[in-house]
Amino acid sequence: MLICGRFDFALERPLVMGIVNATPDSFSDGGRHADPARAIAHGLRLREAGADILDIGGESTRPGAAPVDAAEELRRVLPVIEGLRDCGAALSIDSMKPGVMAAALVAGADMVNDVNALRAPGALDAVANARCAVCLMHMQGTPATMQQAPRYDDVVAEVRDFLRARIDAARAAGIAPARLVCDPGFGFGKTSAHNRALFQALPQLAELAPVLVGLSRKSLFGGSGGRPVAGAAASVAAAALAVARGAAIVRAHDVAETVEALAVAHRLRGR
Ligand code: PMM
Repeated sequence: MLICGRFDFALERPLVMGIVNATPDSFSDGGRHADPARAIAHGLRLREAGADILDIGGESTRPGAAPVDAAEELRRVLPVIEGLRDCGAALSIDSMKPGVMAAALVAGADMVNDVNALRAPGALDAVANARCAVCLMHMQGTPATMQQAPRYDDVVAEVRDFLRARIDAARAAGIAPARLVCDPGFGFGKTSAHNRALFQALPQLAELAPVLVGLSRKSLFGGSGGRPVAGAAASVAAAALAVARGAAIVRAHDVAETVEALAVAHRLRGR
């Protein structure tokens, strides 16, 4: 079971987290949802398409992205949280900043999705006393530099040990295990060989905590005719295979297609 703010998810089937970018520069949707009204309308469409969780982000983490300050990030995300609060989906705030996490929780967020795994000073405290779910993600370096020269001796062991250490830190700060989710951070300081090794290791990572995967529209695994960004079909294929390898939550742009594919993938898993 995953405790997620106003929601308790049984995790008997994979959950779909729809992406609502309130940024002018994201990996793939180019800021089309930068204006709060449009981001809210997009979130409502994703809910209609079957998203269980909506992940609202006001700071791009794509490689090379420039950081934004907390005031600007809040200006982008708070109206979107308020506008989507009663849509029926759980709301996640995608942020690395403790101040943004705390304000988003007050505004009604059910989950904190931190690509920095609550390593910022004050981040553990910002979420400890809430009932929110927490996603702890692995990232090597920072978004500004992470894809310049990713290097590991043993990527699976290093990511697994990092996630285990962050889970231990969260538990020591008073966060119940039933609130925790982990994520290997596909594309966050990783070459395509690293991404492939981590994908193969999903069953091992799922022993630590329910696993969230973010594969949507990322060109992670090479191939695909050299195109820079994977499309919906590639994203959905990767999502279905991730679920077959034990992923509990899939972060997706193409929610309707992902929901449909995961329903089949889940049934064919034979549990
Ligand atoms: N990827 C992005 C942003 N946030 N959060 C988690 N937990 N996992 C991810 O893989 C992840 C994330 C970047 O993708 P986007 O710019 O397309 O939203």
